[in-house]
Amino acid sequence: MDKQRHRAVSVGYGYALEKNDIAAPYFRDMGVFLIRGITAKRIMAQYFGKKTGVTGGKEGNVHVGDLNYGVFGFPSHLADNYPIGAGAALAFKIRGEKRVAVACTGDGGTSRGDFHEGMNIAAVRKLPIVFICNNNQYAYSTPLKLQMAIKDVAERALAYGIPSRIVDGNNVVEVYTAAKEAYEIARNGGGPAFIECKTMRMHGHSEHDSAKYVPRELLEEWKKKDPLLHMETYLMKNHISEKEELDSIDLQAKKEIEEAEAFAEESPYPEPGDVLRGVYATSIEEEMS
Ligand SMILES: Cc1ncc(C[n+]2csc(CCOP(=O)(O)OP(=O)(O)O)c2C)c(N)n1
Ligand SMILES: [Mg+2]
Repeated sequence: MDKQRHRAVSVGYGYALEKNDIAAPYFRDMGVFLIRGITAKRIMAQYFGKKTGVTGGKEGNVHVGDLNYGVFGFPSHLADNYPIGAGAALAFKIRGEKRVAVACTGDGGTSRGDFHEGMNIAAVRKLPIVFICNNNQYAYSTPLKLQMAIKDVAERALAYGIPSRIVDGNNVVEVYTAAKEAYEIARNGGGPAFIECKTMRMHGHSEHDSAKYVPRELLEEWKKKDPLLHMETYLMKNHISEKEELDSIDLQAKKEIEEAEAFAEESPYPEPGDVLRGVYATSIEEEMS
């Protein structure tokens, strides 16, 4: 099962988008990729560095996107997504298109200069963009209190004149509703919004990180707020789904992952020459040949 357990953020804001909108997700937002139609097979092949992966084998990580599906490639510079998303929103505004952009970063990303640049230009030009912050309490090993001297990340939006909201980042319905409302305001000329989604990183930064620096009691506390358990309870309590249906969805998801794994295993690695495809510049030798 997904150990990251803070997918409620990406699933919530991803589902609330319209088809022609555009997303600049960050590296924990695979939910957005799947919702936009980038398949589990392509994502798995990406991790395997295979030719069938999203970058055709150029990269074996999640710093990817596919504009055919309205997803910008994540550049890895943390809050860079904010100015990139703002650029897309500026284009929508100039062309008079009723589209919105959404950009996401982590709590740590909001301490960087690119966060400021993205927020500021969006506010000044009243751009149709919604900024999401996945506040999972840690930036690698740095806890929030060593990252900023304020209680809520949302306070940072005040400095730009951007309205903000704080939502339970483990409650997908809450994230969806807040995002949907903000998108509609932005789409209709009301300008940007900032949504802080409070959640918790339930394991290390990556597989190599044991996260010994995170107090166990904090993890125990957040375990009870697991977004999947929360959703299951919500669906059953409101008689939207029965247990059998949820179990069958779970099985279906496992099957999809197994199929994606097999697909990635069987896929070929890229050819050496593929390295020059899809890049802006080629070598002089390539130009001459
Ligand atoms: C400019 C830059 N510095 C460092 C890194 C390495 N790095 C990747 S993610 C990360 C921590 C990000 O923390 P946060 O924004 O809170 O996101 P989270 O990982 O908690 O979801 C760091 C230091 C990077 N990708 N880019
Ligand atoms: Mg974080």
